Amino acid sequence: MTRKKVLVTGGAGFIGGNFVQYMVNKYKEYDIYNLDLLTYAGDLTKHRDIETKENYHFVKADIANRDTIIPLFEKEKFDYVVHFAAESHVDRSITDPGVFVQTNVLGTQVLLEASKQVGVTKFIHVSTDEVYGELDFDPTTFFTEETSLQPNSPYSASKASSDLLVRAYHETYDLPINITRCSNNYGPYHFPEKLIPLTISRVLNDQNVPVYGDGKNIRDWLHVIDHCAAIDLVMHMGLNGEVYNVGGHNERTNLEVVKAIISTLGKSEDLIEFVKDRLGHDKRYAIDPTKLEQLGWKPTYTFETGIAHTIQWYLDNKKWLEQIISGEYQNYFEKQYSM
Ligand code: NAD
Ligand code: TDX
Repeated sequence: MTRKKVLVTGGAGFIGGNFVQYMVNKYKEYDIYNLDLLTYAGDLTKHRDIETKENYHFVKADIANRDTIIPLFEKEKFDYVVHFAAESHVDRSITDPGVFVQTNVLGTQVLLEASKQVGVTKFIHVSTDEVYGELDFDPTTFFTEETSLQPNSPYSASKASSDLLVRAYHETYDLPINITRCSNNYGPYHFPEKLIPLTISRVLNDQNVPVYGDGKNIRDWLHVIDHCAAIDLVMHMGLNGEVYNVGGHNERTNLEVVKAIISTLGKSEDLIEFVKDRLGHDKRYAIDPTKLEQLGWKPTYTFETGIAHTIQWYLDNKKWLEQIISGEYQNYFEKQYSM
C-alpha cells in the first residue's frame, strides 16, 4: 500500500500542533507534513518528541505565497490537506485586520488552487463557530450547519470568506472538501493571548486578570484533543461537500471560567479586574453537534475534567509558558491592555 501524504497547515500553532502530534503517533502509515510560517503564534519546540520520527516532516512557508505553494504541491502531490493556518486572535484582528485578509482569505485561496491543480483526495478546512455571528442568552438556541453566516469581527469575517471560497471550489471545480466549525478550544500549548491560558499564566504569577465588560459573555468550550478526534473522523468519514459543527455542550460565562481557574490554583478572586469591553463583543456562542455525533463522534472531556487537565499541563510545562511570555509578548500585552 502506498503511504498517504497529509499536509497540515499551521501545525506549529495550538490546534494544528496538537493535531500533528495526534496524527504522527496514530498513523505510522501516513507521512505528515507540517507547513507553517512560524509567525508569533508558531513554535516548533512543542514537536521535540516527534521531530526525529520518520513520518514527520516540516516545511517553513507562507500559505499566501503562490510561488512556493504551487511548486510544493506539484512536487509532493499531497493526498489530504488539513488547513489550520490562520491569524486566529479576535483582538489582533480589531487592531490590525489587513493580515487576517492576507492569510485567512488569500492564503486559503492559494491552497485551494494548489489542491485543485494536483487533485487532492480531500481538502479539510478548519473553521470556527464565530462565522455564524452571535446568539442571545436564550439557552435553547444553538448554531446548526444551516445557520446563516453573519460574522461580526474582522477575524470571523475573514474565516467566513475562506469558508465561502472552499464551498465555491467544491461547487465550481468538484474539489472534494469538508468544512468543520468548532467552538472555543483549550488545552496544552494554547497561546497565552487567549482567555484560558492568559488567565492561568496571570494567576500563576499573582497578576490581575483582565475580564472584558461584565464577564457575562458565553463561550462553548472544547478540549483540543476532542477537536483533533473530530477532524480525524471528518477527514476519513465525512461526506464530500458537507459542513460539520464541533462542540461539546460546555457553555460557561467568561467569569465562570476565570473563577474556576482561580479556585483550582487556590488564589483570590481579587485578581479579577473588569476592563473596557472588546469592540463588537459577541454575546454568546453555542454549538449543536448532532450531525457530527451521528457520524460517530463523542467528546471525552467535560469542562471540569478538561480544565483540570489543562491547568496541570501548564503547571508541568512552566518553561514553555515562560519562553512564550518573554520578549515580544510583553509588548503585545502592554499595548493591548493599555487601550
Ligand atoms: P494559532 O494562532 O495558535 O496557530 C496558527 C498557526 O498558523 C501558527 O503556527 C502560525 O505560525 C501559522 N500561520 C499563520 N499565518 C501563516 C501563513 N501565512 N502561512 C503559514 N502558516 C501561518 O491558531 P489556533 O488557535 O491553533 O487555530 C487554528 C485554526 O483553528 C484556525 O484556522 C482557527 O480559525 C481555527 N479555530 C480555532 C479555534 C480556537 O478556539 N482556537 C476554534 C475553532 C477554530
Ligand atoms: O483578556 C481577555 N479577557 C476577556 O474577557 C481575553 C483575551 C478574552 N476575554 C473574553 C473575550 C471572549 O468573550 O473571553 C472570551 C474568550 O476570548 P478569546 O480567548 O480571545 O476567544 P474568542 O474571542 O472567543 O475566539 C476563540 O474562539 C473561536 C479563538 O481565539 C478563535 O480563533 C476561535 O475561532
